[in-house]
Order: sequence, then structure tokens, then C-alpha cells
Amino acid sequence: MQEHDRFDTLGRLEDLPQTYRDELTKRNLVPLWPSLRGVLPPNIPTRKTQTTHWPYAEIRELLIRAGELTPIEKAERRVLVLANPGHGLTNMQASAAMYLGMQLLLPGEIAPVHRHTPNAVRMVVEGEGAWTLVGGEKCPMQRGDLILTPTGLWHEHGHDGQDPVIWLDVLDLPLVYYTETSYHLEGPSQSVSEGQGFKSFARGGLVPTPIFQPSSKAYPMLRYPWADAKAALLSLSEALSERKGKGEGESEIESKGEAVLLTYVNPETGADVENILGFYALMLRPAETLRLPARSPAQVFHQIEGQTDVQVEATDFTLVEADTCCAPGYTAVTLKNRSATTPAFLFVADEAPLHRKLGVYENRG
Ligand code: 1HN
Repeated sequence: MQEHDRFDTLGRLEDLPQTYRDELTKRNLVPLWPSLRGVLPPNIPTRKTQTTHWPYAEIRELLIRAGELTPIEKAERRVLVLANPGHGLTNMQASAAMYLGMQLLLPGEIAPVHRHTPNAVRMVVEGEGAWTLVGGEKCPMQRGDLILTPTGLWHEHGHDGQDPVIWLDVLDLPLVYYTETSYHLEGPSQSVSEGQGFKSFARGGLVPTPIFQPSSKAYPMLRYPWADAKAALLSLSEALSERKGKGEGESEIESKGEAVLLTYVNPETGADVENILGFYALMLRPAETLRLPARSPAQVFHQIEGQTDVQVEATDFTLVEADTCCAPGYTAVTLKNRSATTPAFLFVADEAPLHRKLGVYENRG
């Protein structure tokens, strides 16, 4: 018998006499060996996260009905949570560390000020005229904008426009809740200033250099307008195609390490915008098929413009505009732009900053 074979089947709980098990239970003790393979499976972790697609058309209709059924005063935040069935619907998890929700604000409504320990971002999906006030900075909300609400900053939402406004919330709530550090405080009203972040950091590679009043902001930029992210993606795509040499006559692009992918970063440090979750803007060139490697973090994809065929192991579906999906970690994902003539644009969220900080990040190719 080989050395390792001796450990192939470990003893079960049922193999122990009931009297012994009762003795253990009475003393708050449990044997490790019946559970060892469960917590340390061979080769690949057990993931509860299931590949899940949430079509926007379905969410939208139900969210508008929530607007009729539940006044904002009875909801505080009028949100339908995009719950991964693998985690149990009531646990409000898209993945181990990510929470997703679609939030509706109607004209004239205010979602009152509070602050909390989990970090949030908003990805604006639909509508004009809403704003969010974060740490006193007024951030207009336009489609595709990414707006940060980092841990501890006061925030509230308001709406001066005519039509419903809907956005996607992405929070690290499941992780913060798991660590027993999740709580909120009700707030005083905030004094308002216009947002300066995106004006101060208007060009990549150039950052303000205060001499008299060193910046003490942990989060110097709160609003990342879609117009800027889209322009940066188109520009990067041009730069990459010039470097590669034009692929004339290519009807289908197989991208290999040439993805048109940008990370949302803190412009002063170059680090991810938040500590736990990572956020990215992705462009798929016309007809491009992008095979994302199997990496340890779970991922979320939200279609900003265009349509994308998604394949995750045996599951496939199409993301149309404003659709959202998630994929478990350690799993390759293939994205294909359905259009041969126009680029597709996606917002991506993942758990990579968390995995890197924990030292468990892996890219298995
Ligand atoms: C929250 O504060 C907001 O401020 C949205 O809009 C969703 C989900 C869980 C916990 C806090 C918001 C949230 C949330």
C-alpha cells in the first residue's frame, strides 16, 4: 500500500460510538476527520456560487412594480437583490464576497443619509436626473457611470428628473457580514459640494500635486463617468491594434492577452478603487471572442452597450443591454461580441483585490 492511499477514506462520524459522540457534543468538541475533506477538497475548492443570469427586462418590470407597491419611506433603499441560488436566496449573495442589487429611485424621492462599514459602488443603468451625495460630494448619475461609496462615507440619493432612475449596487456586504463587522449609522444632513474628483484627475498620468494642503483623502475620486471610461477603452483598442499590426480581413478576432480591459483605480495610488472588490471596464471588439482564464475570484458581468454571448462551463446565454450575470471562481469564461460591426462594452466586478490581499489569488490559465 502506498503511503498516500492509507488516507483515501477517512472515518465517518457514524463510525464513532454514540456515547463518545455525546461526550464530545456536551463539551463543544467535534472530531476533525469526518469533515476534513469537506473543508479541504482535493485540487479545487467547493463553490456554492452558480453561474446565474439576471435579464434586465425581467428585473425592470418587477422593480417598477416595487415602486408602486412600496413607498421609499417603507424601503429606505428600494432594491431587488440579485441572489445567487447556490448561496440560498435569503443570504443576498451573488458570490462568496459580492452582493448585487438593482435599485429604483422615482422622481422627487430621497433615499436618506446613512453610512456603513461595507463598501458599495453604483453602476448607473437607466434614467436621468438622479444624484448621489457621497462624503458631501454631489455626483450626478448618468448611464454607465461608476460611483464609489467606500466604507464609512455618508451617502444619500436624490432625484430631480422626470423618469425612473435605476442602478446596479455592488457591495462587499457578504464578506463584511461574515467577518461580523457589518453595521450602519443614521446620518445628519451633509453639506454639499460639487464633485471635483473627475476634474482633478482629468488625464491619465497626471495627478494634482498639493504643496500647501496635502490631500488626506483615502478616496480622492468618487465618480468615474462612462464617457471617459468609454473613450479610454476606444483609445486603448486603437493602441493595441496599431501595436499588433492591422488584422485586415479578420472576420473573427481571437484575442490572446490583448483584451481591451481597464481597471478602475485610485488615481493617486494606482491601487484598486476599493479594498475588497475590483472593478473593470471591458470592450469586446467587433466579433471578438475573449477567453478569460480560470482565476480564483468569482466575477460579475454587466452589459453596458451591445450584446455578448457568455459561456461558463456547460452554461451559455446572451447578455443584452443592462443584463447582469455572475460566474464562480476557478472557472474559465468565454465572452463573444455578437456584433461583427460595433464594439460591446461591459462592466466587470470581481473579488481579485480580496484574494490578492489574502494571498490566495490564483490564475490557472
Ligand atoms: C445601501 O446602503 C445601499 O446606500 C444600497 O443605496 C444597497 C445593500 C445592503 C446594505 C446597504 C445604498 C445596500 C445598502
